[in-house]
Amino acid sequence: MSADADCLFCKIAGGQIPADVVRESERTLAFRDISPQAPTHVLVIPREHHRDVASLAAESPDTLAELVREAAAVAAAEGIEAYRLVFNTGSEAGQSVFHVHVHVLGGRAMTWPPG
Ligand code: DGP
Repeated sequence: MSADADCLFCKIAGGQIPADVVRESERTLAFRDISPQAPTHVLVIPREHHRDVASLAAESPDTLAELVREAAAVAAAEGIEAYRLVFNTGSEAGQSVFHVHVHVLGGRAMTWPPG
């Protein structure tokens, strides 16, 4: 699906809602999370609308690979060697925006297991 008129991240990708963009590629956009949980907390999204990472993997695996490459590039640009990539998938797992996004978290020690 190319865009969903009711989707917050489609509106960010389309420039209708502002965001602190740190990186762009042909198929992806990276911007700072509005509620950062670590010194670096960036979201990387595909420009096209896909509900979650499983849908993206099934519908556009090349874009998923680009999303992960871009996430690594964000970490490198932020100067962080160790970082966590998170795809919350489903509301019980903490997904609140149903346009796939990978959280790039870093700049502090991480604990395990996540809550
Ligand atoms: P998740 O809970 O995994 O679906 O993550 C959604 C993230 O999106 C959450 O960490 C907060 C962030 N977020 C929500 N609304 C906005 C917004 O309008 N702008 C930005 N930059 N981030 C947002």
